[in-house]
Amino acid sequence: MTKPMNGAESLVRTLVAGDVTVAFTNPGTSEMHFVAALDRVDGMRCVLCLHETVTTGAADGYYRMTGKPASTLLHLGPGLGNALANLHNLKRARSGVVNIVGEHATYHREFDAPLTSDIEGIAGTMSHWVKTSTSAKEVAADGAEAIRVAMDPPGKIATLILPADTAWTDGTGPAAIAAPAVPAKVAEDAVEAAARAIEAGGRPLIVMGTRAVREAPMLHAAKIVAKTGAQIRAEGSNGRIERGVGRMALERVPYPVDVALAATKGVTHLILVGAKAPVAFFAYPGKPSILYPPEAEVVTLAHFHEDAEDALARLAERLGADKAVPVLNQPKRPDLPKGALTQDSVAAVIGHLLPENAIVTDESVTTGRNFFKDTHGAAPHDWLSLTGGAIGEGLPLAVGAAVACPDRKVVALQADGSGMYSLQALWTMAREKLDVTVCIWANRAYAILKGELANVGAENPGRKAHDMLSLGDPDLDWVKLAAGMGVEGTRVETAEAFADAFAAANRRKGPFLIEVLL
Ligand SMILES: Cc1ncc(C[n+]2csc(CCOP(=O)(O)OP(=O)(O)O)c2C)c(N)n1
Repeated sequence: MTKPMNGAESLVRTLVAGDVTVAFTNPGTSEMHFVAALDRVDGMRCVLCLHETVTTGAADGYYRMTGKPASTLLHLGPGLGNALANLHNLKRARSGVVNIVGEHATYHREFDAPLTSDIEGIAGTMSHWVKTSTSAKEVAADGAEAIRVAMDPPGKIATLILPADTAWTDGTGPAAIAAPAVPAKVAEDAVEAAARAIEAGGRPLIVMGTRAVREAPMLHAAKIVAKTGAQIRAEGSNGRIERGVGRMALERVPYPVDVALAATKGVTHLILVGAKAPVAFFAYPGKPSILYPPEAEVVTLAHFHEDAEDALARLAERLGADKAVPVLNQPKRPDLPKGALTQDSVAAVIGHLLPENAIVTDESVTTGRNFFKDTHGAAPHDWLSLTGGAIGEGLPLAVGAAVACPDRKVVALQADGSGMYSLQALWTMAREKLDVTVCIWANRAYAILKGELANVGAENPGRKAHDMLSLGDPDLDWVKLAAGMGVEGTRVETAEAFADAFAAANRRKGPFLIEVLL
């Protein structure tokens, strides 16, 4: 007689049947049966991450590139707690994940063992759906429900909590998976309202986000712009923009409040396509919270979960723009710079040498302010930004994107301070032989916060404030940090050396780190 399948195995088989075929894991004792089940089931790639924040950041990168969820495997409340910052970013990217968290066996909880905590409480802050399985017989069905939720457009966080005895007790077979929902079509009223806003004779601004910033919907938007002269921008941060030659030169709503307000000055109508109306990251004394004129009329063409491509196509038709000739990027690369490494010269190197079909993960913070301008005319590529403002996602995102797209070069543009939150991702890149060129912007400071100190009106910062914003004394040595995790690297101090190192790193396969001393 064959041995019945335990709950853990029924769950893993359900995940694979539901096309959840990658797990970013950091397990502990309570997840050991899940780990063992991974060996008994073909079709699940397991990627070990050495800190939980890497697991959720990687799952986000994976979703952004594939449109399907990965699973995580986290160790009780504290493991989940470590994963929260990037779960937040994942949520803000409007990505999906099957977030699996181990728990004590149901009968062990009452003893209040050291790792006992309110896992549902912790999960609730960042999840769209939370469920603790109560028996091994339910685990597969709960897993199937978690997959359905995670795939719900545009993507959701489904946290499934697995008490250890539900994993090791006899379960059912794998559960049936519901067909994933497709993005809803927008109502005709929404198309009409957007058309009227554009035709009203004012200064309309179309704000694009979520799936609207992919090639096909952007083409419709570009035709609308060509026909009507409406302004257009992407949200300030975006999960994934398809950019480069043949696509539209879409700029983002700028981060600095004054620059953003200048960009939206005089706007009379905002038309939102998978986007939120822009707001400032923070409040600053004497400055507004919203980044557009308060009297502007806000019209939603498509919500995040709706079909932006269809909505824009219908809007283009309604406006008679469907035959308009869109303005798309022609090949144009900045000249290779010489001399000092500055924000401008590194932008030019990236713009000149970005490989075709690259996936850029961008956590450049202050160093990256010019990167869009210099890369509109680069070969076609995808650009993944930090969406939730919780720094420490750049390197994990690169892991997830590289696992998702093994045939594409991933270029991780990474500020040094933010990189230190999740540098363990380098080890996963080495172990999994992920094809990533990592550029570390080593300005050895929390540079953005120096500006913020002034922006919030804090006066006369002294020695202690200065020390809180400097990363010197001791200087970080990224080449050694990378070497310690199995990733080769080099340090560059001129634009020429950066260009040489970047080109060479992009020619090879596998991870390579360039510490760019700014
Ligand atoms: C999780 C989290 N912790 C802290 C912060 C606050 N914070 C924002 S930017 C920043 C420093 C960024 O420094 P770095 O990555 O080196 O970029 P730079 O400003 O030097 O360009 C900090 C600490 C944050 N946004 N998220």
